Amino acid sequence: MILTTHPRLKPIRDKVEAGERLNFDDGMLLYDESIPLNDVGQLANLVRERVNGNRTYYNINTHLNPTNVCVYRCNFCAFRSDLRSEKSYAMNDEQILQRGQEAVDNGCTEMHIVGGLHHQKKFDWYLNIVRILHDAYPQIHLKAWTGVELNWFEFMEKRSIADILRDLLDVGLGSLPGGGAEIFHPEIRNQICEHKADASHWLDIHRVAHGLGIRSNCTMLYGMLENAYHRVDHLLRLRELQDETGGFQTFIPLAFHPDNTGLAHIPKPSAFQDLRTVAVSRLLLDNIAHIKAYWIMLGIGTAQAAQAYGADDIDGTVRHELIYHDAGATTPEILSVDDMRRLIVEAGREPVERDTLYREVIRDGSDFSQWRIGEAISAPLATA
Ligand code: V47
Repeated sequence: MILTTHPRLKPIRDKVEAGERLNFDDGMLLYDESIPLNDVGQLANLVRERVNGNRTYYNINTHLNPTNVCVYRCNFCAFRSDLRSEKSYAMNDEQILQRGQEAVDNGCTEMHIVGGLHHQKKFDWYLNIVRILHDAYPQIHLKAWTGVELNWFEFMEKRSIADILRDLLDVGLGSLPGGGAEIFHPEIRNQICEHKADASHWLDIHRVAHGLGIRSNCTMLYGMLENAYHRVDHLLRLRELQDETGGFQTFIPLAFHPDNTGLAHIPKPSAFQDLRTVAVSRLLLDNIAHIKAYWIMLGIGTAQAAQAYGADDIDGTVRHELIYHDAGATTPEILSVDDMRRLIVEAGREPVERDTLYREVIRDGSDFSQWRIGEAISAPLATA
């Protein structure tokens, strides 16, 4: 492929072609709007194809948000509720198990579990959710509780994060989702979620998890009050931890959705900003194998386009998503497997169903509740 390269991008192109690591200033230049998006995208695509070939990964998954009651008041969140509000809820065991059965019936391999920090629920309540689901449906991988929830459990229990994680592992925890990272830089973090685990806590929780053999994901919430400096800083802090542990599987850039939030006056990032962030992430995070374009949040069209700007994953078929839909997402609540595969093929990529740990999922028959795990998907990384 012949690349078009803006003259100022030439040194970065040379580094990318040589498989060399990019630095902070490179990140700032990639975010500079005078550099055409397509030039950045082409470089990101080069890395994407080097690492993941022509494949685009998806999974069959469901979400479970057991409660929306939350002690925190992050101003970007439309999902949280006060206990006394009409919209508040906390699910009981029967409702939770029904979701497990529905997941199995629909061939899900993963349940993504996150929720609010309910001040009247103890750690046991959260632990029990993992336990009852795993006992009843052991075939479903439970990707549960963000670093922020884990930090809350640590605070409630007055025990170490390693102990908390061991308890969760004992009852069936599979891995950690990437939420709660928001923007690490305190200039922004203190304005959007001042009470939440700070950057070093969030990173330390993932460090401990990786040390216990638990894989996790990582995210960045962008398009609010931050600028390119804060985003590059965020990405490089993730890269630094990944150098140390290698435990992150995928990075998910999360575009801010303003509706019904305390930042409703801020416009939603444009598709151009979304694609640039996907591309810059692919280029800076040379040690994270996968970049996920979460279709629920980006919209289907942008998530498809992102497959040519560095992303190699599109998330799952999804059901029961609340966090983005409460904040104004206009995407459907679910995609069928046929639609998912068609959208990936339309984007010029080969659809590959994966499980949460990036192993290929093999379905031999037409019965969707039957599947088995195939080979691990290996991705050659610059730093490997
Ligand atoms: O932590 C909340 C973000 C995250 C809004 O690990 C918002 O595979 C934009 O982490 N606008 C939860 N973003 C979602 C998340 C996630 C999603 C998909 C896959 C994975 C994974 C993780 O969503 C929160 C916060 O950063 N968020 N409200 C909002 N209004």
